[in-house]
Amino acid sequence: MAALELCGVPLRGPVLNGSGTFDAIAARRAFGDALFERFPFDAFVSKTITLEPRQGNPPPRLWETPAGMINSIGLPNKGLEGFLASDLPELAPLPVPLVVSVMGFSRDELAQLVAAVDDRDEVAMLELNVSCPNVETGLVMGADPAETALAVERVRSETAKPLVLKLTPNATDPAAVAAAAEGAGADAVSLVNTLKGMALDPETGDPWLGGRTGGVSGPAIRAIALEQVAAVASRVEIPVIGMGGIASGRQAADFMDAGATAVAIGTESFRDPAAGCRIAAELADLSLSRGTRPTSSTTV
Ligand code: RRO
Repeated sequence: MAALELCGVPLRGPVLNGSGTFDAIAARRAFGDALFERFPFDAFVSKTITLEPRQGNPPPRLWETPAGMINSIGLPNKGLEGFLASDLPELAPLPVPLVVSVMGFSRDELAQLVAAVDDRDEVAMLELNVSCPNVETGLVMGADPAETALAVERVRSETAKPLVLKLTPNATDPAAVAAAAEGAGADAVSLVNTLKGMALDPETGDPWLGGRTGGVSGPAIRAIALEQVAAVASRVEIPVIGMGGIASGRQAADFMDAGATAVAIGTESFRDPAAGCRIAAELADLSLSRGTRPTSSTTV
């Protein structure tokens, strides 16, 4: 039974994954059907895809920080055709709704991606990633309200599926970007993507990451994410999917108290691939003990 509706899509609960932080195809190979019996998320968000295949950034791609990490992965993916031909058939049988994340280097590219994914019944929603810190376009489109509105306006007519806009925390005013997205027809916003950061090689003093800079995630950014989720939720009517360093049900509840309809788990899944199950259970216990039930009878 659906406990929640997000943009009209029934979900059994409010815990999603952050795009690119859980490889469901690899997990299926490792855990077999057990993964489907105990799938850790209530909807699955794919790794972001682009029109053309990409190799991603040169290594090293990760750096561990106190209470977090910096990634500079650089969007490696098979491209639209490769995704539709080989990844989508493997993701379609997942026991939860599928959200496909797309990123274009121009508005027309974004529109092409949205139109191609719109044709596929297996896909419940689309997420527009206009906020990757590791490619230049992400920052340009998603950091500016006017650019964001133009992007959403361009793709809106290409799909009737719900459009979720993934917001960057590297913006002067993320709530203004969210309001612009809402005004242009976005059905929901998700935030935060990673905060731009850097690490130096202690021996050389040069940038450690092959991409020079990267995106900071994990508990280190949770307080920043919480404030931005609260600011966005008080500015827009559309649902907000909150994320940024959530590692427990208590922390997930904080994001929901700040106005999020659903939450996403990212960095914590690298430490514990079953984190989504644990956090959902902790959140449900907390809701019952508080006498509120954010995972039941909630319609957005
Ligand atoms: O692939 C990446 O480097 C990446 C992406 Br697309 C994103 O949206 N956020 C991030 O931290 N890394």
